[in-house]
Amino acid sequence: DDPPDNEAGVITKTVTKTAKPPMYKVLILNDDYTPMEFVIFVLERFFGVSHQQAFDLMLTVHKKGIAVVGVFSHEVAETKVSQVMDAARQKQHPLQCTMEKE
Ligand code: TYC
Repeated sequence: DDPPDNEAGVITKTVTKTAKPPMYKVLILNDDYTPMEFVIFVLERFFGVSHQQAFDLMLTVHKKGIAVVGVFSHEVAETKVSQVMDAARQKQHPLQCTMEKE
């Protein structure tokens, strides 16, 4: 039999919890008016993808309606969404970008 952990007969159990922050998907939505070139520009500029990757992603959104463009911490995801929405607003394009808990 295992002896108790201390003189009081109390067994101490240590549970280590790893902090796992929730991650957020950033999504881009299709629309009929935003120019393809602008979407490609936004993806290259704010998501650090190559021109080819940006082109492929844009076409995926154009054909399927929506795509995940990256997964980030809450703070970074919020920044990306703001950057995209601000750039779209400046050019008066209806492009929509949102975030969603993974
Ligand atoms: N559908 C747009 C067009 O034909 C292009 C587009 C692609 C717009 C992706 C938004 O997220 C988007 N000009």
